[in-house]
Amino acid sequence: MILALAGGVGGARLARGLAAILPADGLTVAVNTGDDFEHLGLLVCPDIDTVCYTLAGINNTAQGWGLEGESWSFMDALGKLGGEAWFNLGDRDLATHVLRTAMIGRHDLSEITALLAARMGIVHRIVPMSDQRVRTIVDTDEGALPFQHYFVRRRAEPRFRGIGFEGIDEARPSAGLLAAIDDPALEAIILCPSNPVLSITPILALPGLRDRLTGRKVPIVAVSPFIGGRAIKGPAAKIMDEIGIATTPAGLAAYFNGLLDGIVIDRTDAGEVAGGVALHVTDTLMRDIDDQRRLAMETLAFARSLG
Ligand code: FO1
Repeated sequence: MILALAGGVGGARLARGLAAILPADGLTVAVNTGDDFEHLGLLVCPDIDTVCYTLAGINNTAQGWGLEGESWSFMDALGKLGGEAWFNLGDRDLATHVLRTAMIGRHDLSEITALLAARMGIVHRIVPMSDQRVRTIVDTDEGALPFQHYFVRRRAEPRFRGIGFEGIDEARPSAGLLAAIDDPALEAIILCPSNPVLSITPILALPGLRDRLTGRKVPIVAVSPFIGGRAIKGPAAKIMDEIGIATTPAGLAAYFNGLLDGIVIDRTDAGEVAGGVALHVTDTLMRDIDDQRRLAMETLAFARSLG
């Protein structure tokens, strides 16, 4: 059984590749919830929705997030009424947020996620990192910004100074995440190519989680989100530069500070070294499901070789 840690777009793509090659009980995807926020009275969980839509094959593949073939009547009407229009909620996507918000009083996020994923035809386990509320706050040269204000409203332009996770001390890993870690059949933990700082760090910041991951003594392998030092999508490289960490395999290994047994890197970075961390060189750009499946197969084979 494989446990994958994922955030938004990049992570979701590899998660889809893993889902394509693993049986229903062979994969648990634990998703970052630090990006979640209350918006217009709705509980919006971007990374959970991006992972679910991507595994269901209904995501807007060019954009990464949101749904394919979306319409925007709600946003058009909202704008005309002078509502907050900086965060785009498509008409179909809106149904997810409305339904989740209607259920969150009586059901926890894990239950809602399992229900929505099943209704989208997903057979693998998708679990939030926690059922308690965690909110990523980005400290910038414009002050402390709630995640979506930094990432979407300000387009990640402010200089990144640091990151904090409101509620993290009271948050526990979700039951589904703990079950995956404790599963006797667990053979490897994969850190999907999401933003190391914005998407993976909130998961690792859950009290006691890092020790639980390393305590299983199974290989922990990251797929680098960088190719030739640049992020495939989003501000990951900009942020690493702003906190002074190299976007090289060695920089990634150093950032995760001893957690990783291996890193999957792109051919562009062949020849790089990362201290004692094993490297597997391949094509890491995922253009389509075939790339996603191939990268997933290679990552699993590499992780198993470290076992
Ligand atoms: N990202 C944007 O850059 N602009 C948006 O308007 C936007 C809306 C949005 C709505 C639903 C959703 O699930 C994701 C959305 N995202 C948008 C992406 C989102 O901000 C990021 O994917 C994650 O928070 C970070 O990975």
